[in-house]
This record gives sequence, C-alpha cells and structure tokens, in this order.
Amino acid sequence: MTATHFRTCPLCEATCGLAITMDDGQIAHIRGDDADVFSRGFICPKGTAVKHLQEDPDILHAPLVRGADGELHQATWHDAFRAVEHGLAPIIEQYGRNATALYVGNPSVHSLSATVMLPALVKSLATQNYYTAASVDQIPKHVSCGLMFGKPELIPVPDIDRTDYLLVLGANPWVSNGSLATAPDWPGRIRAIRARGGKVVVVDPRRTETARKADEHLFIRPGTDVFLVLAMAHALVDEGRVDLKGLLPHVAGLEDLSHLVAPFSPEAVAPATGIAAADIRRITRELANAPSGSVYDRVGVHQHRFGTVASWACDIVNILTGNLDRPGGRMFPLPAHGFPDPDAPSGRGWRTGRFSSRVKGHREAYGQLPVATLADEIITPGEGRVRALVTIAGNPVLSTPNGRRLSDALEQLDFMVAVDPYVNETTRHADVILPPPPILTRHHYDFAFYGLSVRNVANYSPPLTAADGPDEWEILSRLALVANGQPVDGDASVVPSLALHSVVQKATAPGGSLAGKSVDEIVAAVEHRGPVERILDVRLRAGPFGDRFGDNPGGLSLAVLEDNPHGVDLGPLTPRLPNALKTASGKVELTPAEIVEDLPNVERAVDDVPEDLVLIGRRQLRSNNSWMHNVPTMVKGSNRCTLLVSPADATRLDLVDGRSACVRSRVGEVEAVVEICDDMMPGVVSLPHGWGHDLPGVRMDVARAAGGVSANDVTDEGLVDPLSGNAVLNAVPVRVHAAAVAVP
Ligand SMILES: Nc1nc2c(c(=O)[nH]1)N[C@H]1C(S)=C(S)[C@@H](COP(=O)(O)OP(=O)(O)OC[C@H]3O[C@@H](n4cnc5c(=O)[nH]c(N)nc54)[C@H](O)[C@@H]3O)O[C@H]1N2
Ligand SMILES: Nc1nc2c(c(=O)[nH]1)N[C@H]1C(S)=C(S)[C@@H](COP(=O)(O)OP(=O)(O)OC[C@H]3O[C@@H](n4cnc5c(=O)[nH]c(N)nc54)[C@H](O)[C@@H]3O)O[C@H]1N2
Ligand code: SF4
Ligand SMILES: [Mo]
Repeated sequence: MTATHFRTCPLCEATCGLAITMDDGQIAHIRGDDADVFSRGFICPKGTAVKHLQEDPDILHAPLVRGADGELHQATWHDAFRAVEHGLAPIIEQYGRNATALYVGNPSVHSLSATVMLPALVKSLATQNYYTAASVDQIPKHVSCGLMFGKPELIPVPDIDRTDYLLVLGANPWVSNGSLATAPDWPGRIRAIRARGGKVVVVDPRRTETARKADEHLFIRPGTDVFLVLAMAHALVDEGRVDLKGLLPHVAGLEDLSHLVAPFSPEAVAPATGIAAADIRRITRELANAPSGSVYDRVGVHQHRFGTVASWACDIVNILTGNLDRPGGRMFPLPAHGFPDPDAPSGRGWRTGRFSSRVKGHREAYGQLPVATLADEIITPGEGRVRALVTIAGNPVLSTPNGRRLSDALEQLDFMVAVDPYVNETTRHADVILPPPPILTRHHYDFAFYGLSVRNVANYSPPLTAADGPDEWEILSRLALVANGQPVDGDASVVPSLALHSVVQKATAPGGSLAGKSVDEIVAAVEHRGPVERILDVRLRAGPFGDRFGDNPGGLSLAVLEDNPHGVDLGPLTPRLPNALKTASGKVELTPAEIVEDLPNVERAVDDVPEDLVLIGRRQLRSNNSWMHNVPTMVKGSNRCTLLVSPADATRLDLVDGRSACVRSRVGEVEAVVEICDDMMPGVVSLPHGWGHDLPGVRMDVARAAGGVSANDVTDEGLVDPLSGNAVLNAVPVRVHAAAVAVP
C-alpha cells in the first residue's frame, strides 16, 4: 500500500510542507509539497532527513534510568516516572522551589505538545531558575519589543514579499531559512525582491551565501551593529529625512529620540564599525527613499553585549522611515490562533527585572534568567543553590557559552531529568531520560511561528503513525504533577484540562471573542478531540479568523485545517496599529527607560580599542544547532567544523590551509582545521557551533564519528547583554596559533 501524506516540517522556522510517501508503513521518500500554500514545493536538505530522524537506531524508544552501577539502563515508563518522583519531590520539599532549575531548548517551540504544556510545567515548578535557549538567541528582540510595543511576542517581521529594500544585519537566511521571519524558501523570496527591482543589502563580517546573492555586501566589525544603526537614525534626523507617515499619532518620545541619537554620527562610528560614513549615509538614504523597506536584524546582531539596544535601534530606523506596520516594511503577523482578541487594546505595558539571579545578580527578562549563568547557580554553595535540573529539548553543553564548565557543573547536581530522544552531550549527565515519541507520530501546528510569519497561514498535521509510548504532553504533565506534589501516576489529563478551561474562560469572558457562550458548551464541543487538539481547536475557533463556534460560519477551525492538508492561506499581513499595542500609553514607546539608561555605555564603547582577533559563528545548511549530526546525510563529506580565516590573518598568524590551529579565549581552547577564505573580514575568524560530539557516554555513533569541536568551549559565560541576559556568542576575543600536529 503506497500513500502520500502531507505535513509541515518541524525542524526550523520556515514551516515547509513535506510530501511523505509511505509504502507498507515505511517511509519510501520525502519531497517538498508542491501544493503547500506557503512553501510551494520548497524544502532544504533537512526536510528529507525527517526519514532518518524517524528511523535513527540511536533514538530512544523507552526511558533510561541511572542504576546503582552508575550507568543508564532501559526502564519501563512506570519506573522512569517513579524515579523522577523520587529524585525531584524530596529536593523541592527540603530545599524549596528555587533548588530546581528548568532549561528548555529550541525544538520545544517546534513541538505542539510541548508548546501547549510548557506553561503549566513552568507554573508548577515555580522556580526562578527558569532558562531557555532564548537567552542564547533572540531574547533581545523580546525585550526591545516588549518595551516598545507592550508585549514581548509582538515582533514585527520584514514583509519580504512586498518590500523594495531589505537591509539584512547579522542573518544568513539563505542558509538558516530565516528566523523571526517565517518564510519557506528565503532564497526564492530574495531573488524575487531583486527581480521586481528591489534592493537587498547584507551587512556581515563574512561574505555569506546571502551576501553573495544580494545587491551589496558590507563588512562590519563584529558587535558594532548598534553603532551602525544608531548612526542611521542619526543621519535620518540630521538630514531631515524622518517621515513616520501614518504612524506619527501613535508614537511617544519622538523629540527625546533626536537628542539620544545625536552622539552617534556616521562619522563618529565609522572607525569602530569599519564602514565608511559615506556608506552609512548612503544606505540610510536608500532606505528612506525606497517606496518601502526595512532593517532585518537577527542572531549576529542579538548575540552581543548591546543586543537589546541594537534590536531597539533597528526598529527605531524602521519607524523613522515610516516602515513599521506598512506593507513592504516590518509588519505584525496576525496568527489564526491569536488569543485572546489580539487587537483589543489592554494597555498594561511590560517590564523586566522583577527578580535577579542569586549568584551574579542578572536581571530577569521575559520570565527567565540567562542560561549563561546556569552553571554558577549549580556550583555556587549557599541557600537557593540549584540541586535538581529538568531539561526539555535542549543541549546546553554544546549550545551555551563555556559548555565544558556547564558539563562539569551538571555532575554536581543531586538529580537531573531530561526529556529528549537522544543520549547526547547534555543528557548523558541525567539520572532519567524520558524520550518524546518519534517525529512522525506527533501532531503538529506552529503556535510560535505563525505568529512570526510573513503571511498569515495556518496548517495542521495529524500524526502519521502510532506511537507506543506516551506523547510529549503526557510526559510534561507528569513532570508538572510531581512539581505540584501530586502522585506521578495520577490522571495526566488534568493538566491539559486545566489549560483548556483557562483558555475557554478567557474567550467566553465579557469582551472575549466567545462572550455570551458558556464554558461547558465550548468544552463539550471539543471533547471528542485529544487533550492538546482541544486547546488548538478552541484557539483557532476563537481566533481572528475563527468560526466562533457558529457565529462566523465558514470561519476557521481544526476541522477546516484537517480538510486542507496543504494549509490555509489567510493572506498578506495587514496593518495592526494602534490596536495591537499593549503599552500603558497605547502608543509605541520610542524611548523606554531601560534602553535610554544603556545608551551612555554604548556611547563610551564607540571609542574602545578594537580587539586584535574575534570569533563569530556560522550556520550550515546540513546542521540544526547541535542535534542533527547523527543523520548520515547531514555529516557525509569532509569535516565542516573548520576555522575560517582571512588570507591577511593567515599570513600574519602563520596559519596554513588544511592544518590545525588552536583557538584560545579567556575560558578555553579548541583545535580546528584552518580554511583560508577571502569571504572573511580581516580580524575575524569563524567556527560553526553544535559540533564536538565525541564525548564519553554519548550514544550517537554517527555524530561521534563526525569530528569537530564545540565553539561554545571558547565562548565566554561571563559576557552577556545585561538588559536581556543574552549571551555574547559573537565577537568573542580569541588568540589563534598554529597547532603542533596536523589534524588528518
Ligand atoms: N556559539 C553559538 N552557540 C549557539 C548559537 C550560535 O549561533 N552560536 N545559536 C544558539 C541558538 S540560536 C539556539 S536556538 C541554541 C539551541 O540550543 P538548544 O536548544 O539547547 O540546543 P539544540 O542543539 O537545539 O538541541 C536540541 C535538543 O532537543 C532534542 N530534541 C529534538 N527534538 C525534540 C523534541 O521534539 N522533543 C524533545 N523533548 N527534545 C527534542 C535534541 O535531541 C537535542 O538534545 O543554540 C545556541 N547556541
Ligand atoms: N541550516 C540551519 N538552519 C538553521 C539553524 C541551523 O543550525 N542550521 N538554526 C536555526 C536557529 S535556532 C536560528 S535562531 C536561526 C538563526 O538564523 P540566522 O540569524 O540567519 O543565523 P546565522 O545563519 O547564524 O546568521 C548570523 C549571521 O550573523 C553574522 N554575524 C556574526 N556577528 C555579527 C555582527 O556582529 N554583526 C553582523 N552584522 N553580523 C554578524 C554571521 O556571520 C552570520 O552570517 O537559524 C535557524 N535555521
Ligand atoms: S527549510 Fe526548515 S522547514 Fe523547510 S525543509 Fe528545511 S528544515 Fe524543514
Ligand atoms: Mo535559535
């Protein structure tokens, strides 16, 4: 029996449609789904790797529990959950909630079950030691948007399908397929901008794949985008080009802004950035004169000391050129599950710093603390020391700064449980590993990414095959039960039930989109569905395109998505201001106090003597952070974990192409093969992250054999952006010298 099934790829933010052909229950092949309303047949090499992820012999199909011999052994689900209860409950009881920590990694946002259940787990654990991959990634954007627009999830995306000018800072979407801008087939969309006469400019310390396909590329000294973008704002003011268009009545603080950007003239920042003042003024003018355009900033801008100020400054330039909330500029998506009414003004505003970390006093941001300080909290004695750790879909030993130190710290825990399909560099330290079911046994809907999408789209994928273990929602629910002091083998469905009731209560409350209907009526209408699908169905039906349980016939529901396996296109983005704003003033706050307070530090840093050599990262088409290197097609060919060095630096440092070099920072040293490359800006070297799997106890044979080292063995846990807690993973000062022996 051969049949083709259509599902959304859950591996990155692009949400491509996959066409999976099954033959007698086996995956015969995977192609792009030509009929997918959003991706129209596009996929990248990772999409086909779904087959290997489903079939990987190293993927766990049953839990592992550490035995008296100190080794991890296969266990029944019953025994594994019991082991969690025995490990976690006494620590909470004896030492309090802050003695536990939770680290949630990137794939959690790509798992429908995890997305829906995590809030309940976070609430149940109620520890201030909550960490996520956001603090090695995009948290500066949440903070700057939270402060400016009143809600940290209210992030405007570049409207790339209609734009005339795209200025890309610190992103390489040709390879990464975009981030905080969900759009399958970035390459095709970039080509389309140019084909319709638009312009794409890339600013990056490496001439990247995206830069090569752009109209123009400018090198920038790592970590200095904040100066560049402030100088663009300065030039707009200075040259009288500020034009907010329809946004003018909806902003607060415009006058102060002119004073704040005054110190950052293009001429003042040119030496620091390495970009000529004339070029800064020219691209500013081009952006201002383009019918529409935007500055698009991603990890290369955010993983820095001034990540939050830089993120803010990018949106300031978008606002000053009249490009926020305007077609072709940066716009706010309206997700189909948007809830409660996303355009109802509520106006409470948003803030950070509600508490601080115990050891280093880092500010809370977005409900969490910086993962860069997790090891400090584990190894530093005293009241409130972290003794138990829960990790979900995360591999912080490879993904967070000074991973070696964190790895050592994990050995000092009294108890660790990981929800993860692999025994990898992080989970090898766990006492219990609870594997989520294989990839094709899961349902899928992108709660996170339809809120960051360049078109409004909705697509649901049902499970393709049956699982023999519990779904991820049940695993997280049982962890929540333990955290609540309840028996681990109690009824797990009470946790999603409570979540459902809270959604229905909000929707049916006065002013809600289902006002006038009863909670019981709504709950009964979705009862036939699984615990997670119920919540999804209510959110779709109560959402801005929803059928409102009969009040809007023809509107969206989960049933409609089930009938449309290629997705439902809800059209291009539409302006949403001022209604979408959640600030207390009801306006866009152009000059939030937190940002303004950091500006004098930015100003002082303009004159810092540049480091001799700094390290940046890079993403590769056949990688997905740290976790897909066990797929043979992802690692075949020569070692890709090379150190890119400019010809000038290679000469200066006596480095030979193909020979090994030592990269040393304040915290550690790694050895990598040198690849001399004239795409690199002199003074900058690049190493990809997510490699270095050959560690004791890792049960991923293909990945272990793949070679490479972890870039995060040299990134410095002591460097963070204080406003957001984001780690500084780019612009790490390093010394490089030829290694004594060549690596084969
Ligand atoms: N130097 C440097 N470091 C970086 C970056 C960089 O640019 N440079 N980028 C950073 C960024 S942007 C990110 S997002 C982080 C990522 O950091 P993490 O999220 O900590 O790491 P990943 O490599 O994504 O590891 C994901 C883990 O989830 C598991 N997993 C996969 N699918 C599932 C699932 O469905 N359920 C569960 N429970 N587990 C699953 C995998 O086995 C793996 O252990 O890395 C960061 N680290
Ligand atoms: N193939 C693949 N795709 C992925 C991932 C993956 O690991 N592999 N990871 C996914 C994840 S979790 C994320 S968050 C996204 C990230 O997606 P992107 O943000 O596009 O990430 P990168 O491809 O790392 O691009 C960052 C760029 O910033 C540049 N850069 C470094 N420092 C600076 C600087 O100071 N200034 C400027 N202007 N540029 C700088 C780097 O040279 C690099 O080209 O990708 C996602 N997609
Ligand atoms: S671009 Fe992302 S969503 Fe599309 S196939 Fe590749 S990994 Fe999957
Ligand atoms: Mo990320």
